[in-house]
Amino acid sequence: MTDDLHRPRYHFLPPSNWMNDPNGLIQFDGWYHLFYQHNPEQAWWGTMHWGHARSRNLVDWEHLPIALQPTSGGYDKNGCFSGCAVDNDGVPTLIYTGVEPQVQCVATGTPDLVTWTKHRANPVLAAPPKGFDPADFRDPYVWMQDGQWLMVVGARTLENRGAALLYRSEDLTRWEFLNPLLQAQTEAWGRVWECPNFFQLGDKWVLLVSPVPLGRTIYFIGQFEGNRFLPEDMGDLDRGGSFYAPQTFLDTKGRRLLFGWLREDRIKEEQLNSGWSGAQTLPRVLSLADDGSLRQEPASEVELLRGSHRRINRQKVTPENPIRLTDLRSDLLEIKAVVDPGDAMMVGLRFPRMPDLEEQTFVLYDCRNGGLSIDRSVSSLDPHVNSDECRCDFHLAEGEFLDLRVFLDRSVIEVYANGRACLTARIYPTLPEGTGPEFLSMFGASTVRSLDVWELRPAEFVQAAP
Ligand code: DQQ
Repeated sequence: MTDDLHRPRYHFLPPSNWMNDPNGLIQFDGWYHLFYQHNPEQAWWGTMHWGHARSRNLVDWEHLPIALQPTSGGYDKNGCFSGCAVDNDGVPTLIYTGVEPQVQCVATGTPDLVTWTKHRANPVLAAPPKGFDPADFRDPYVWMQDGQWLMVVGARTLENRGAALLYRSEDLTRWEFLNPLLQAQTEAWGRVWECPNFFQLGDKWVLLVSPVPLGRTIYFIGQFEGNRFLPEDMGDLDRGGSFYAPQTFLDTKGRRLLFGWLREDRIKEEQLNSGWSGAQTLPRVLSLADDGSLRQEPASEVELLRGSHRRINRQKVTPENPIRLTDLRSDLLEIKAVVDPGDAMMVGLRFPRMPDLEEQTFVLYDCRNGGLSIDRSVSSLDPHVNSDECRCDFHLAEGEFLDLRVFLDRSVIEVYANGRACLTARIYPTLPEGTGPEFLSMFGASTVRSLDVWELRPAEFVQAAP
């Protein structure tokens, strides 16, 4: 499958078939473990299993055997849905949703996290509290606080509003409902909240939810006191349109790391034919800026992928004279551009393809209106792929330079702007080769303070010995 023009080479994906949400992220005994929603039968959503891989460095992976599969006739006979992992006093433990109905379950693992035993007390939570729909009660996320386990579970109120429910436990099997941590205030915030994550960041608390039917992830930042969450700010984590159901965890360096599912934007038939579907984002580090806003940056380990490097220092760019990097034809690239937008109306990158530029993708900063976008309108000659523009509000402060980091990995384009805006989208060019990226300035001149381009190597994926 590595010959597949669209299959990413350094974003995580399974050996084959379907993957969606990251699950059970944990660092244990020096290894980073990534579990994921997986249908091992085909490259389309189906009966959910938990796939599994581990890594020492967050970029190179060893595929491990499937960790969880449905037990026929059991409480998870129709699927092992999303959940998390915790270290319970040395015992690796998964908390996940068994289907159908939707119930919360526990499994304990061997010290290598390879073999899992479902707990005899399962399901440990058989239904949501009164006022919430039992048909949508899933995606437990657990953490230890002040000597007790706390958990949020995604839910739907009987009035069709998304909610995150807060529980506590002494032993991970007997759970007491405390209160809703937060509920959707308006229909615009979704009918079901999937994959809630709740964690401390600096001196604030952050709630992530992936609302149905929005198909994107919202964050709330606020205070957590007396089991109540008081949001003070909210926003979108990534407006690329492909990003969903992320999960975060804390590593031993104290970093709040995140992976998120990158959906495909090609039709079902294409996914089935190609034999794979879904990728994970790069590992991202979340933090709070001095002004209390959320920051996202790629983990520094991503730099391990860097190969040959080109640097251009201080160059004025006019509409007639873009910076052309024609010798960089790889589809595995990292570009870092620090730009003084000057009097340009738009600045950004263009990724054209051979032979006659019929396909090209743009990453643009709209200097006048304040916006970041990925223009996919002519990314692909294939009429069946999604070519919608991806855009978010993004403003530079007076005198601030644009600091753009763009990762191209065949069909994945992941964009970070000044650590505070993210757009990740999927593109499916049909022409086999790029002609090298270009830095553009439209309707006015800008100054590129520095432009660094690296060719990236593919991540190593090895299969565990049987
Ligand atoms: N995916 C899982 C659910 C979750 C949804 C099922 C979010 O647990 O709510 O594959 O993508």
